[in-house]
Amino acid sequence: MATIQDVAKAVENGKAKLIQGLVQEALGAGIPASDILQEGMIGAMNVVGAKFQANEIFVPEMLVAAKTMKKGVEVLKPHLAGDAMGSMGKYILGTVAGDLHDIGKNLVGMMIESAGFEVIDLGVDVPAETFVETIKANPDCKIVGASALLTTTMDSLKNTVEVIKAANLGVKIMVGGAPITQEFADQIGADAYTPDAGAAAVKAKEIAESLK
Ligand code: B1M
Repeated sequence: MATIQDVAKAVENGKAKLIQGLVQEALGAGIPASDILQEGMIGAMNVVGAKFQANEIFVPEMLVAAKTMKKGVEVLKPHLAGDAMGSMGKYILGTVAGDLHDIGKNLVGMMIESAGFEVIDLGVDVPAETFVETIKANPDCKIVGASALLTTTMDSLKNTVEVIKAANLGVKIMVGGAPITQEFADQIGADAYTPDAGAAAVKAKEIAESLK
């Protein structure tokens, strides 16, 4: 039976072919999906990040670890997500221009979806103007989420918030990502900051309820 440590090691070492079996085994052993995600996979990505910073591994290894985590999350998804199917309205989501990180953004999308929203995922490296065009094309959408993972794309997040606000479309903007803080979110005029995907789903629901 696989343990959380087995899952973490597989992500760290980029064992993409083994990960789905290990996650299944860990679920079979009764380990909660949220623990496998948090302690196993997200913990492993932090180790990968630290090794990268210490020049022990390089971008290709980070990519393989990311691919492995994505495959593992596919198995976890039905165990983490509910099936409320869009009853809370639409939610536009993307990683800001210049930033290619999407694992955290995808987790946010998954949790938001499970909270009952229909998620319109714009992907990564999304120009601020694309957010605006998509909001205009979906006038019933009242909440937008933007993710940034690099200190160098914090400015891009600021620009995204500014451009959306300037378009005056009446949407609430949620922001998040590893370098983002409540203080920064306040500085750039975002409507909400949450540190993780679970909190993002709770906040999105709260905002949607307040707009009713
Ligand atoms: Co990148 N990378 N990376 N990387 N990478 C980091 C972020 C880094 C911290 C690693 C390090 O040096 N320790 C570092 C940033 C340093 C900094 O800015 N201070 C870094 C760097 C430097 C880079 C490159 C510049 C490397 C290079 O090319 N020399 C480059 C930049 C490319 C670009 O974006 N333009 C790069 C590239 C890559 C890969 C493409 C190889 C790959 C990404 C693959 C992919 O995403 N498809 C990658 C990876 C995998 C990482 C690490 C190892 C893992 C990221 C991750 O997926 N974490 C990362 C180190 C780390 O995070 N410890 C690192 C797991 C994920 C679940 O967490 O995304 O933080 P996270 O999401 C969290 C919260 O932040 C929050 O919820 C999630 C959890 O519940 N959240 C939100 C996220 N978005 C939210 C939105 C919300 C609310 C909450 O509301 C809307």
